[in-house]
Amino acid sequence: MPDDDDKLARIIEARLKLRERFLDKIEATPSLADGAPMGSGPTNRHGMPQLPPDQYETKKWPVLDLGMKPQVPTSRWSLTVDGEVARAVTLAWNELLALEQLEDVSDFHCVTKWSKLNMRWRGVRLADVLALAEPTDGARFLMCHAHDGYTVNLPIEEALKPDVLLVHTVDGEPLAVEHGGPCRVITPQLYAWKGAKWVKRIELMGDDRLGFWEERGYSSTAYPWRNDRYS
Ligand SMILES: Nc1nc2c(c(=O)[nH]1)N[C@H]1C(S)=C(S)[C@@H](COP(=O)(O)O)O[C@H]1N2
Ligand SMILES: [Mo]
Repeated sequence: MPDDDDKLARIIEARLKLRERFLDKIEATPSLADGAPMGSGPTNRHGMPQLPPDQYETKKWPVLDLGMKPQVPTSRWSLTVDGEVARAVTLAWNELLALEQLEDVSDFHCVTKWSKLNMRWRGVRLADVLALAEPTDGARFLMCHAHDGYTVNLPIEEALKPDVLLVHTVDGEPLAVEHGGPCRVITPQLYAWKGAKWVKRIELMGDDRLGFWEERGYSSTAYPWRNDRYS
């Protein structure tokens, strides 16, 4: 339908503009600017060693969180993007599914040293959802808030990476509640704690604040190929 096509075109344009605004910062991030990334194994799809330093591969997918497993049915699900934005946006489940859906294969590196490789995700670019809300000129960071009270901060230039997704499906199955279903964030270029399970709100910020683990001594930048675990 032409209306839907218009909407899609507008989102793509807004995403490209946002990316353009942050391009210098994106290109200076360690995952793109690192001449000698640490780690071992064959090269991954981004030219990095498949296993960052001190990581080992696991085939299982462990569960790591604060212990609560909030049950959020899709009928009551929503995601709000607010703070340093021109227009705060709240998406319902059907509105999330109406955005462009992407499939992407990426790896998951937990700071407790396990890595799960080649996970096949389906979801929406975080960049698209941010673009919808039109971050103000002063916006530089974001805080993801989750239903279990978890928070995690990210610089916008990391949130705009193409494989940072809001995912609802993994390996063809709906994302299980214990892994953050119905919808979570993934940040393949950073340690996995940077991806909020059960995400409910994304707050754009002018100045950085620390999230749950960052307040407890973990690194704000969390870059696996530099063994960047603690601040
Ligand atoms: N809402 C929420 N998100 C969270 C966490 C949490 O406790 N609550 N834990 C983080 C940590 S420390 C990791 S390693 C990953 C683990 O994801 P998994 O349980 O799906 O393996 O989720 C991250 N996202
Ligand atoms: Mo973790």
